[in-house]
Order: sequence, then structure tokens, then C-alpha cells
Amino acid sequence: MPTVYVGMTIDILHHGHMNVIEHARSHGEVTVGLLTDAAVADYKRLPYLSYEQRKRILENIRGVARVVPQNEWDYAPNIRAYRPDVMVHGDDWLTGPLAPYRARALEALNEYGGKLIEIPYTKGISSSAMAEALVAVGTTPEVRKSTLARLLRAKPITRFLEAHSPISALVAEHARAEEGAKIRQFDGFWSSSLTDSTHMGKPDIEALDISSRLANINNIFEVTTKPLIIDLDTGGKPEHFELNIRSIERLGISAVIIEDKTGLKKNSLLGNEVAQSQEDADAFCQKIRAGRASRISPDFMVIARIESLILDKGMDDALHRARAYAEAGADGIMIHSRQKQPDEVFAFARQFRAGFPHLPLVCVPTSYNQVTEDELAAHGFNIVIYANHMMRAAYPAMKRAAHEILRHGRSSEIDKQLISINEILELIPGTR
Ligand code: SPV
Ligand code: MG
Repeated sequence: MPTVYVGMTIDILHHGHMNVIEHARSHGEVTVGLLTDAAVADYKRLPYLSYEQRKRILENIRGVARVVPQNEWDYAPNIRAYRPDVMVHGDDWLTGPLAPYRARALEALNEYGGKLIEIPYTKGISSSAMAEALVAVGTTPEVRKSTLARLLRAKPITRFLEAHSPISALVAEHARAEEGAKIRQFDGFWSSSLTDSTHMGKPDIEALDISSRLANINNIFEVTTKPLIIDLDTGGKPEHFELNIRSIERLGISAVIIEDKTGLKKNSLLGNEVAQSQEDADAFCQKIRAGRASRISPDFMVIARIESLILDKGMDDALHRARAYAEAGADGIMIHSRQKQPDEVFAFARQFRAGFPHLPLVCVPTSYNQVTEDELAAHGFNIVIYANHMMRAAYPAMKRAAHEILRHGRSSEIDKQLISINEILELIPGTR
């Protein structure tokens, strides 16, 4: 019996997949190369169903003899490993961004005389569109919360964008940049103390109470599906932190980050221009333990943020604290810096990674903004947070509009820089 290879993701199983499987089994014994979460996440959004769930579905389909992991978007490595007599694929890859993958698959098949059979792509069905719809319908606090842990397992580095309101979160949720077959997206949202405070016209000094922060996040969650990390400043008193963890986790937030400061907190980017004090390391470890003890699921993360470099306490202090916080049970470490170059966070990562090769490392490259995500990943970072960019984009645009209307005594001059009335009426489904 000839062997047949088919590569698939099947986040949502539909008749298009059945066409491919039925066709494949008419040529021999079918092996499905199931794309792993990591293979998919490198190219588009993480599948709704986990690899194990998708594997179980496939194994119960008639004609599928076995399911093997396909660890890359590229078929060639598995073709070389399994050397099927035949590979079956839809004809949607003859041109466009998938064409290079076709060429590589053919090259691998040609090495031993394997055959490629292409069948007409099933029209009128789009897995990606269905997956988006499914994610929107199927997002529960539980699903959203555990997505961060899944992302960290699937991707070397994940990117989070600040969202201070539902509309800013909608923009962050739907932003896309295509690069060949890859579609870059943000993996989730950062609820920033700075921009949440700014949004409310208040200083970033822990002045907003937890209820108003969570009410804002709840509104964001009403209209989005991606995971969120909350900046909880110092976390407050350990007893309050424990209680707040409950409310935070219940809402479906994936992680909380607390910083090792004490007294009146000021924004880190002010550094030592203002009076700020760092918390005693042992007391902060105690807070980490208290937070971890009150979480419900192990997928919820308590991340410790180190302010030693911000407050000019030096690298040794930062590393000493990082080790202590990791040993106290922190699920990740955020190292903050206000330098223009990434050198000090790179040096920190290198030394920290020697003792803790796998603990997630978080950075916030606001001041060292020339650094790329690839460079950060190469230095061992797993989460990059763009901490304030949506607010910083919106505010100058609003200010300009207000000023231009005043200056001209009418709005016509600013109009072409604004979203049109027609577009804003189309922006939110259900408006019309
Ligand atoms: C925030 O976004 O509120 C942060 C990061 O805590 S920073 O503003 O750089 O301190
Ligand atoms: Mg903050």
C-alpha cells in the first residue's frame, strides 16, 4: 500500500479537510502531519484547540492511519523524515505566499521520487475566518486566561500592546502585518498603570482603585478575545494583594506584574528624578508568595518586576533580587530599564539565564526602542511589552484636532486627518 502525507492544522474541521482526506486515502495509507501550536503560532494566531485536542479529532477520522507532529510550517522536514510515496495538498499554493513552501516540498519529494498530487481547493470556506469567529464566540475567562501560558510554550517571544480602553484594545486585537505567508499580530494586551491613569486624567501614583482598573478591563474583555497582563504597580499591602489576585484571575486576566517599590510609587521612567524607594527584597518575596498562594489555577502568573536598574542600584542588586524572587516562586521576571540602549537588559538576561534557563523573562523597551523583537528573543526574553504606545499615538491626534478647530474657527481643515463619518459608522458592527 503506498503511503500518503497530508499536512493540516484543522482548528475547525470542515468539508474542505474531508475533501483532502478522502482524496488522500484513495491513493494509499494516510499519515497526517498535524501542525503543532508552535508551527502555527509562528505564522498566525494560536489555534483555538490545543495540539492534543486536534490530534484526537483527526485520529477518529476514517482513513487517517496515523497522526504525526509537523513542527514547522514547512513540509520538507517531515517529507524527508517519512518519505511518503505521495503528498496531497490543495492547489491554493501554486501562487502567492505559499508558493515557496510548495517549491521546498517538491524539492524534498524529488530527492527520492515521491509524487505531489494537488486537488482543487474547496471554495467558499475560510478556516481563518471561521477560526476568528470561533475564538470570538468561544472565549471564556478560563480560555483567555490560559492563553498566555500556551503562547509561552508555543512561541520564543510574545508581544503585548498597551490598551487603555475598549477602542484601543480593538485596534490592538485586529492589527495585522503580513510578511510572506506570516501574519504578524499582537498576542495580547498590557493594562498599564501609566496609561490607565492618564486616560482618567490622574497621575501614575497608584491613585486609581482596583475596581476602576478592573471595570475598564472588563469593558475591554467585552469586545476582544486576546489575553491581558495587568500592571498592578507595587501590588499594595500583601493582604490586599491576595484579595485582588482573586478578582483579577476571576475576570480572565492571565498575569499580574508587581514592582519592588514601596511608599508612594512614581513612574519608573522618572528614575531618580523623583523620590522613590525600593522594597526590601525579603518583604517583596513574601508578597510574591502571598500572591501565588491565593491564585486558583497554575496558568495564572505572578510576575516580579525589578526596579534596581531604574533606581541605579546596579546589576548585582538586580541579579540578587531576580534569584530571590524566582526562588520565592515568581512565574516570571520583568527587568525594567530606562537606558537608551539595551545593553544592560541584555547583560541581565545573560547572567540570569545561566541559573534560570526557562523562567519567562519580560522587558519593556520604551527607552531602548531601537531593539528588535528578534534581538530580544535571541537574548532570552519571552515577553515584550509596548507599554504606552496607543495612548501616546491618540493624545497628539486629539490635541491637534482641538487646536486646529480653534485656530480656524471651523473643522474643515482638520477633517482629512480624521476618520470619516461613514467609516466610523462602519467601524463597530451593529452601529448601522
Ligand atoms: C506602565 O506602563 O505603567 C509601566 C511601565 O509600569 S513604565 O511606564 O515604563 O514604568
Ligand atoms: Mg506602571
